Amino acid sequence: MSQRKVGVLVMSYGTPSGMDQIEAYYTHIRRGNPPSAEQLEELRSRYEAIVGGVFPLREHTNLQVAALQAELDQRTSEQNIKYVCYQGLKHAAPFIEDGIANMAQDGITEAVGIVLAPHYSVMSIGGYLKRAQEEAEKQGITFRGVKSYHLHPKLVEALAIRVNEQLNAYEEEGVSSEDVHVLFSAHSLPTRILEMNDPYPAQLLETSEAIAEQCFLDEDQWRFTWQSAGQTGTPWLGPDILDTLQTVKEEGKTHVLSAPIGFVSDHLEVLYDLDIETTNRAGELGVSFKRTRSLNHDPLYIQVLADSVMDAQ
Ligand code: FEC
Repeated sequence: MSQRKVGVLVMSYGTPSGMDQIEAYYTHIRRGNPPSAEQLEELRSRYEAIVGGVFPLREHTNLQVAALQAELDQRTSEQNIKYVCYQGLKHAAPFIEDGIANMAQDGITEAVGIVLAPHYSVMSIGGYLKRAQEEAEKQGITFRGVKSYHLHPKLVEALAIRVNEQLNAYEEEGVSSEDVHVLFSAHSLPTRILEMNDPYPAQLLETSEAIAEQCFLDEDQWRFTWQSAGQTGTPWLGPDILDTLQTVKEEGKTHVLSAPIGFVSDHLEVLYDLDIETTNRAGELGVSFKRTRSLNHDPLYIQVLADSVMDAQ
């Protein structure tokens, strides 16, 4: 009997392949509109602050895809099915469309798509899946997309482990974990998603609540806040973490733990927006600030991805 071959399109945001590619990348994010010289310089300086010659998101995506392939191979070694992973990036090569075209070239006729981000919004995951679906139709591939996995027990467990780890680090410094305020965060989006009844804010709150419950956090020990809002001249969801820090300080809380649950890897929005910009603001306010480790290719996270892909069959 011939083996069933299923393509797995693993999708991620994408990052420039070098400093000279930042303009092309930014232009793609802006749907073909080149940034102004000032906007480009601002983004370049943020990459310069974190990069050191390597764009970390690319390496983490590569490692996640390799680990998922190994996990799927191990799970199906005795079965008559073979999953083959392909990368498809939103704003850099190999683009989502390239990933699907590569599958078609390899003779694949059925595929599952999953995004390296747990929460669904029509403006984020919805965009990835739409592009993949459209290209799959062109290539004659049957395509199913995983919309979200924000309450997968292993995801919640992996994130709760990371929160507890940093609460313990505070304890070791003599700060009671009860005195630490946890700020769960995710990438903001334009407020117009609220008019579309988009599930994104509710899913983020559900993940935050599930982690808080596992970590035995009281209600007044945590809150959800947004981060990394764009400057597009239209309103974005708030409050932003920089403003939330001020609020927390005014409430008399001086120890903060940042848990960016909307992201799974170390990249610009974590390494710059949190580790540099937000850390500096905390310093100015006299608030101590720690951040949970990113999931990257943690085996628990890879199991979440493998479960979601196999359940999508
Ligand atoms: O490390 C890296 O090189 C890439 C880091 C990166 C990730 C990421 C994730 C998300 N974004 C989401 C939404 C938007 C919307 C706009 C937007 C703009 C940018 C810009 C950069 C950027 N994003 Fe991003 N995002 C990352 C990087 N993002 C750079 C352009 C400069 C700036 O605004 O800072 C606005 C687009 C527009 O102008 O119309 C909207 C969402 C996520 C999380 C889900 C996902 O990973 O897909 C939502 C990582």
